Amino acid sequence: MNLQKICVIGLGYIGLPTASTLATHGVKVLGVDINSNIIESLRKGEIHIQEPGLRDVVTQAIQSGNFTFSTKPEEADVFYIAVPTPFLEDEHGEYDGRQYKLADMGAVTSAATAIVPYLRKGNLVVLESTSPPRTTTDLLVPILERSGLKAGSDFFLCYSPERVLPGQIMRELIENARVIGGITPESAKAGRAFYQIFVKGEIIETDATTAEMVKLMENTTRDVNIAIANEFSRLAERFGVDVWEAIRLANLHPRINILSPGPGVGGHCISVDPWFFVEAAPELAQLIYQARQVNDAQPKFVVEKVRQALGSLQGKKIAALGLAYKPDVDDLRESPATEVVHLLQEEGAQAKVWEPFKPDAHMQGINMVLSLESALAEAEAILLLVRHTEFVRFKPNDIALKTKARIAIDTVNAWDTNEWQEAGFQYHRLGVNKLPIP
Ligand code: SAJ
Repeated sequence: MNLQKICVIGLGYIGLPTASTLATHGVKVLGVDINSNIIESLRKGEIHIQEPGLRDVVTQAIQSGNFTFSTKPEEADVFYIAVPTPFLEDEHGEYDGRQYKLADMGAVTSAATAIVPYLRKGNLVVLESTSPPRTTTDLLVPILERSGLKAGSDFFLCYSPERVLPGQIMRELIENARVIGGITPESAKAGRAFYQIFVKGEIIETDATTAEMVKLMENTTRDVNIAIANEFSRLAERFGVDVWEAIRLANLHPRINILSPGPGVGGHCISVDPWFFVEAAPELAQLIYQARQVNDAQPKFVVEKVRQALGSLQGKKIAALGLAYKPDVDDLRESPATEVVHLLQEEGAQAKVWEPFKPDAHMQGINMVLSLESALAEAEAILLLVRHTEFVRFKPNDIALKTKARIAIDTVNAWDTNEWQEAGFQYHRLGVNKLPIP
C-alpha cells in the first residue's frame, strides 16, 4: 500500500501534533483546516495550540519541506480526520423525562464530504474524532461511497481512538498503544501500516465499532468512578466520616481503587464522552446517565459546603484558589471550579479568583486577580478548588499574615487540618463532617 502522501483534516490539538509528527517521519503531509487564519499562521510557522514540544516538531516538519497547508483536501494516499465532536448548542434528546446532550457530528460530516472528490481506489480513510458508537459504519461509509467506490473493497476505512494526555501529547502520540478498528480486517491492516509510520507502542487490530466503544468505555469508566467517589463524599458528610481516610482504608484492599472526590469533573473528554453512549442508547445507559448527573451536581454540593461554613453567602468575600479543570494545567475550559465560582456569585457572594497558571485569563462573569495577595487581602474565607502543587505547599502561618480570613475550605484534600487550625483557621474539607458522638 502507498503511504507517501497524507492529508490530515483538522489541525487542532490532535491533528496538528499528528500531522507534524508524520511529516518528521519522512512522508508528505498536507495539513487541512477550514479556518483560514490557522492556515495562514501555520504558513508563517506560528502555532495556535499550547503543547510542550509541539512548536519544535512543527518547525522541523516545515523546514523538512514535507509539511504544507491548505483549506481544502487534495488527492492523497491516506485521509486522516481529527475534527471536533462537541455538543449541539440548542438541541437535546429526551428519554423517560430525562434530557441528554447530543453530539454535533457536523464537522465529521463536512470533513468526510470534503474528501469525496479526491478519494481514489486503494486509499485509506482514518477517523480519530471521539464519536458515538457506529459512526464509522453508519455515518462515514454512506458519505464516502458517494465517490462511487465501495468501502472496504475499493478503499480502506478505520477508526482509531486517541488516548494522549494534554501536556504529554508529543511523547504519548508515539509511545502509547493504539487500537485500530477496521470496517474489514484488510482495513485494519492498512490502518496498522499507516500508524506504524510513527507509533512505537503496540498496535492492536480490531473492528471499527469496537474501537469506537473502547474509547468511550475508557472515559466513561473514569467518569462513573469519580461519580461514586463524589457520592461517597456526600455520604461521609452525612454520617460524620472523613471520606479521604475512608477511601485510603478501602484502597488497602488489593482489588479496590477508589478515585478522589472533588468539586466536579471537567475537561473536554471525561465529562463529554459518556453522553455519546446516552445518546446512542438512552434506555440502556442508565448508570452512565446518573454518573453524569452526580458529577455535574458536585459544584452545587461544594457551594452548600461553603454556605454552611460561612453561615450565609450573601455579600461574603471569598478568595477562590484555582480555576483550571485539574491540577497543574492552564486549561480553564469546562472547569468545575468555574461553575462553583458562578454559583457562589449567583448566591450573592463576591469571589476573587487566583489562577497561577493563567492569571490574566478573561472569563465572563469571573473576577480574576493578578496575585495571590490581592485575592486574599479582603477575603473572609479561602476556598481551594484545584490541587495545584503550589497550593498544596502553602504554609498556613504565611497565609494567615496575608489575610484577615480565618475560614479555609479545602475541596481537594490538599492541606493538613492541624496545621491550619494551629494557624488560627477554622478548617473545612469536602467529604469531612465530624459529628459529635452522642
Ligand atoms: N478528577 C476527579 N477525581 C479523580 C480524577 C480526576 O475529580 O480522582 C477530575 C479532574 O480534576 C478533572 C476531570 O476529573 O476535572 C478529568 O480529569 P482526568 O485526569 O481524568 O482526564 P483528562 O480529561 O485530563 O484526560 C483524559 C486522560 N485520561 C486519563 O487520565 C484516564 C487521557 O488519557 C485521555 O486521552 C483524555 O482524557 C481524552 O482525550 O479522552
